[in-house]
Amino acid sequence: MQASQPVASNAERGTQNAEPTTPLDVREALRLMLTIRLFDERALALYRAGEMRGTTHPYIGMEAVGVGVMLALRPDDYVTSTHRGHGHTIAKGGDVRKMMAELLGRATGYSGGKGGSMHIADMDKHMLGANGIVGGGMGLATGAALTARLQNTGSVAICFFGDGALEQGILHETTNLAAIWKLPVVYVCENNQYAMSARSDWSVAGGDPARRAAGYGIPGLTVDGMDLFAVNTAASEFVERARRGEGPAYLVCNTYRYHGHHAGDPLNYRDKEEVERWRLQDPVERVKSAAVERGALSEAEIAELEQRIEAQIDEAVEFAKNSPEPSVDQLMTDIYA
Ligand SMILES: Cc1ncc(C[n+]2csc(CCOP(=O)(O)OP(=O)(O)O)c2C)c(N)n1
Ligand SMILES: [Mg+2]
Repeated sequence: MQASQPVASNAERGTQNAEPTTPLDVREALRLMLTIRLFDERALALYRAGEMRGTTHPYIGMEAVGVGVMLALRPDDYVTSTHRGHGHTIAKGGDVRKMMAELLGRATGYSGGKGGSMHIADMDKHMLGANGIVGGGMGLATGAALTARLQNTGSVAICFFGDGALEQGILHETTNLAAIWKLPVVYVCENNQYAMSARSDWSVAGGDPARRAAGYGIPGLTVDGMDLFAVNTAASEFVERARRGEGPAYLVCNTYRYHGHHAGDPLNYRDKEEVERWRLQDPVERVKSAAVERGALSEAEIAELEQRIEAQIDEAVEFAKNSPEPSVDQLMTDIYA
């Protein structure tokens, strides 16, 4: 991402954002989206430079989903994430220094440097964790919603999951339970069109996944997941509905991951034209245009914001690299046995 790029209008690009029906802070949304984009671009660069062990699953292209949903939440609402979890953590207010340190295997990281990219949780922020198990967050989010109900806190739980997880049995079990008990949980499907190399339109039965909601008697809606405003409007409605005690919902966000499944993916299963078509819908550029068009930010302020975030990420990398690796006496701690 180049900080000096001029901001094209949505009309010039041929895109249009939904009219928000919620009081969305566009400046804060753009800050979070840019932080996610620049963080994951840096993570890819560190991987390619051989500075990261394991791998990383970039959220690049999907920023409108995580941020659009998160800006519909209260701080005490719960979130469960996926293997592609950096965006969710940043949007929920996570610490980029601790996340970068975890990616680089340092003792100052979220999991003491022993977990890496897919083991990032922030309990203080009610971010219940990334998860290497496809569909693994569904039971946790539904359990968090049950906790909120029993403790009468008014919190709602959000369960992010990929289109690949639509094939997991636990989705049926948790939705059924949440529906009959009217639990405050919103299941957010990030349909980025692929589960590894499998296209969702030929691996997921039944067409639009939101239609499955009817089978449980709960609302289901599919939105343009490249449009922050559309995601935020739909998420706000479902979250407030759940908070009122009216039960769960399915929100399906159609989106795209620009990069491979993980940093080392050879990407030999899709053509470049498809990627270019989706990039025309870029969620970050659309919010930049909206910010300028609404007078929330000038082009100069956007450029300055990008520079500030780049500096924040430089600082996070410095912090990580200057942190020690976990020591040998940490080898047998934090083990569940
Ligand atoms: C239960 C389980 N089955 C298979 C895998 C291997 N696996 C890891 S990611 C992935 C694809 C997930 O696709 P999707 O849910 O669409 O998420 P995306 O990667 O597109 O964000 C698979 C099959 C796994 N981690 N867990
Ligand atoms: Mg997917």
